[in-house]
Amino acid sequence: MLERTFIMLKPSCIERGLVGEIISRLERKGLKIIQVKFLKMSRELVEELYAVHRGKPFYDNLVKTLEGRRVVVMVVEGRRAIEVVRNIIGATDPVQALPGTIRGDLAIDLTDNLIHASDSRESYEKEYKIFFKEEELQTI
Ligand code: 3AN
Repeated sequence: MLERTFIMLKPSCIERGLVGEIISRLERKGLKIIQVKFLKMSRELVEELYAVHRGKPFYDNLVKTLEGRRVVVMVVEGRRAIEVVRNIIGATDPVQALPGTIRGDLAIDLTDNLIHASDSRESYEKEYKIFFKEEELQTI
């Protein structure tokens, strides 16, 4: 049973030239890129994506690192893709993320931890709809 998940590469991936490296890691694992696009994050999009974190101490800082900046959003597919991608990206805090993971190898800052990925089926269902129309995700 194939599963899909939503991924966002944060602005620093573009600024540091890490987009190809990260997409390559996902592809080498065996995940299939269903759709990918660059876009500028509006305040509204940031607030929608991170609605669950509203009111938390790091929320304002999180919004600041994303608002008005370019990100890459994508949907990837594979066997147990949600769990696989969470394992590939590593722990939220890059200090704790294990070597071999994206955050473990390439990030050090907690807020700017390079990449976002859905953490459950429910999050995926909410998140991909913020950025993609259903017809953009059809592969046939
Ligand atoms: P993840 O991105 O691993 O799913 P979440 O969903 O708990 O982690 O947090 C969303 C984002 O909020 C993280 N990617 C990170 O940028 C930021 N964040 C989470 N926890 C903290 C924290 N304690 N301090 C600063 N920023 C945080």
